[in-house]
Amino acid sequence: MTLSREQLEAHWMPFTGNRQFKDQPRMMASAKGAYYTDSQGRKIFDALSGLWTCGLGHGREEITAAVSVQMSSLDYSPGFQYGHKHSFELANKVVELTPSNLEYVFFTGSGSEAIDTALKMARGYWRHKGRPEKSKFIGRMKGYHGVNFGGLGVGGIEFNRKMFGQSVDADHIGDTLLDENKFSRGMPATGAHLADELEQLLQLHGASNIAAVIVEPLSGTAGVLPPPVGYLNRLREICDKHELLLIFDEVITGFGRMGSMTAAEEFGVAPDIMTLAKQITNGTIPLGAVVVESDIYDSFMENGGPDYMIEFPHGYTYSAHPVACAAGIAALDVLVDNKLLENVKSMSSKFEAAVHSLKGSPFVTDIRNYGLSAGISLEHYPGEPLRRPFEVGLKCLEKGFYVRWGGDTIQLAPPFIVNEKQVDDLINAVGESLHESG
Ligand code: PXG
Ligand code: PLP
Repeated sequence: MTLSREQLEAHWMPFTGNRQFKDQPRMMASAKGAYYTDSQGRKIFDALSGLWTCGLGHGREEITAAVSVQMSSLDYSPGFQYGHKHSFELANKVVELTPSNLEYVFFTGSGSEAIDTALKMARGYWRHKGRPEKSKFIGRMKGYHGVNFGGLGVGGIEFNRKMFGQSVDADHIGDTLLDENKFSRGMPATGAHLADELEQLLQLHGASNIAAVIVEPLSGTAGVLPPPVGYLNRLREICDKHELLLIFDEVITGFGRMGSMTAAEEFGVAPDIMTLAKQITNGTIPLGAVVVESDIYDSFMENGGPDYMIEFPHGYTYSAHPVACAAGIAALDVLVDNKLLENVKSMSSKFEAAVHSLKGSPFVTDIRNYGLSAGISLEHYPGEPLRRPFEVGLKCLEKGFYVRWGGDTIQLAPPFIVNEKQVDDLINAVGESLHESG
């Protein structure tokens, strides 16, 4: 049944042009593998894996079965003061799959909640260490750390910030885009020196006032910005030298998209705190996680008071939700058991070559990629940076390809199960859409 315009009115949709959508709705009806079927029965290739969530493909029976069993055995269990075995099992898996220095997992309901949790942990940690003045955060321009107040403050996407005023006390280093690196394949060769901007901010604010530095190892939402060679290592060195916690926001990069389990592993730099979400359940049930070093966990335990006291006064009604944890266990098992990282790695070079073949297409000003992710920057309409990607995205949809538009970029992140023909078809569709656009 098609919904009328009136029936579409009540839902205030997230990150959507509500007026345009409600005039011309784009409705999905079902999904299997790498494809959606829309409300008109058209098959649509999922070139963003949902919202960077569904790398395993849709309709994974192992996950459906685990969720269904969990629903009928323990649909909800209080996360405060009580437990259930699945959260412990999932925490052990997450610890196993993330860098070896990260040993404790706190569950949240989303990426945004994971970020705010991580920021609170960082401030609490320094208070426990007797250094309460270490409370400011450093983020990065173009960074996306979700939409809650903490993440908003450390985030660096102007459009997401300007409507809401200031939240947490934060400053930002510059982004990693350099003209000389345009059309780089994978990690740009130059730009490690950009991390030195952190030293300048430390001079300005005093390292003794700063709790943590937070970056996405590869910026996703900004349009896929892989780190320049040596950049993350340099950030790590500066954080160590000045006693700052380093937080990697791996909500997009965690669990496979880079070709390794985490970007930290892929790029060989370990953070003190890592945030995860999205791919942890293959997008099926909302779940986020914060993984930390034992030094951080221990600081809360050692300062927790008598053992009936709560060491970290923080948590969400849905923290460690049993159905979400069951989905997480099943999703990570599918990822590992089917050796899907191997497919990500082997398809990455094919994907890289294909996406860079768009160089020279109309309006393309830069192309960046890593693993199974790519960002294509487009020349602005005068005064309207957001318009062209929107138009190109809709043209792709007409051709049966769901791509993401955001800022002045088109973003691609096909599922880990993608094959060569699907990559070719996708890039052809994007190329044709560029040629057809105004
Ligand atoms: N950190 C990062 C690095 C993210 O990419 C979040 C935090 C917030 O997660 P939640 O679960 O609260 O949305 C994200 C989410 C896009 C896109 O197309 C990116 C996100 C969400 C939706 C769309 O770039 N990133
Ligand atoms: N607001 C009220 C009135 C609440 O009672 C609660 C949780 O108990 C919240 C907000 C927070 O909700 P959540 O735990 O789902 O983040």
